[in-house]
Amino acid sequence: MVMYSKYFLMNEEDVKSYVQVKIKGFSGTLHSDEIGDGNLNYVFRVKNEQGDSVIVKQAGPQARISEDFVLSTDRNRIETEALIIEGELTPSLVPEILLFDEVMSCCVMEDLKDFEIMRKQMNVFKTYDHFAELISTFMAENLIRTTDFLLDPKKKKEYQKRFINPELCEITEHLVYTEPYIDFKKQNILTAGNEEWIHSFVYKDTALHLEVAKRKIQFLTEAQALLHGDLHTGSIFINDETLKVIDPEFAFYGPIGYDVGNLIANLTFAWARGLAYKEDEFVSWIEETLLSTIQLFHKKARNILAASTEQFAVYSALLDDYMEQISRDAFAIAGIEMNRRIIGLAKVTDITSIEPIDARITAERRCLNIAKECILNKEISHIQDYIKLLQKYKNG
Ligand code: SR1
Ligand code: MG
Repeated sequence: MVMYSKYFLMNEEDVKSYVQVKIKGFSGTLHSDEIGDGNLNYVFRVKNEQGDSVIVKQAGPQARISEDFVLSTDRNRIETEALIIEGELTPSLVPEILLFDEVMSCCVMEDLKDFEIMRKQMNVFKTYDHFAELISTFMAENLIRTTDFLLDPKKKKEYQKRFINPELCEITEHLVYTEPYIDFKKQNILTAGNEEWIHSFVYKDTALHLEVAKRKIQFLTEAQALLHGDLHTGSIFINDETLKVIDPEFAFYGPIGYDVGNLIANLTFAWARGLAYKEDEFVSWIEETLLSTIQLFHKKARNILAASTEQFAVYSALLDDYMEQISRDAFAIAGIEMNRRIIGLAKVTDITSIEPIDARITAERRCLNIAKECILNKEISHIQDYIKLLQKYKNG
């Protein structure tokens, strides 16, 4: 019998035996499928004869997207520990962890079989009226409650230590903040027909590079809150009643605007897709959802901050200033996320599956225009400014 005392990368057969040994109620004949479609890890659904199922997620020594990314399997510990903390702060909004195995770098969790990945559903223009309420709660609770304002100072430092995430942060430092602008590892993939435009609009714009460089320094140095670190619509499972946020393997202490900005950017990709297919109702839903998500996030975040025991939190001007900075950060970072998803290696299907190619190019340019204004124009600091910006590029 395998004792699982030494790490190895499991296949579908191995995972069945693993679950038989480790999980109560899964002792009979099991069925296992590898269902992962992310860039990094292996995800298995294991079913028993009664139809019950669990998910096993294992980190391999390399990223799935490219063998050039050799990564510590410790990312599975980071993901599991982040899910446990998020589960304490927002229990209904993350999957339940059933087991974490440090040796095998895998965790077993609740199977969200009644949910769909939000990006896939938005690709066919499905809308969710509860999204803004729930995702704003997820962000406000998890971000604000892990800041210096709400956490015991020693606990905050302990969290910072546990979530030093050098390798996955390095992916972000390169893939998000550097490569889209200077293509230093030659990993960027430009859409055929859009190369020249991107060369002059992005590669040659040194003012843009400078602003992004400042934002990169912020990402490297500002330990504001425990971030999800990859809060895009592919990290959200959703159904008509609720949602669950998954995949926090990029979790680390960073600027709050990073998570908020990622969400804004990824909703904007869905918006650009909606425009490409002339789905007017869907486009309006995205605009309304952006507005209410960000407004609700600010309202909830401010309410949580009001309970801070930090002595200087009595100054409401301090809290206002803090929230203003988060707001401006989010739009600049949204621009950076839009650029990297269009220019860089890790693309999004909202845009890549737009046909014909001319419509995809239009969608890409629309997003890159919005992105540049978000990064360079410091006046874009509130969600109303952003919605106006979307209107500006709607017909262009
Ligand atoms: C090599 S990993 C590429 C991307 O996939 C993840 O979802 C993150 O967004 C990362 O940047
Ligand atoms: Mg992921």
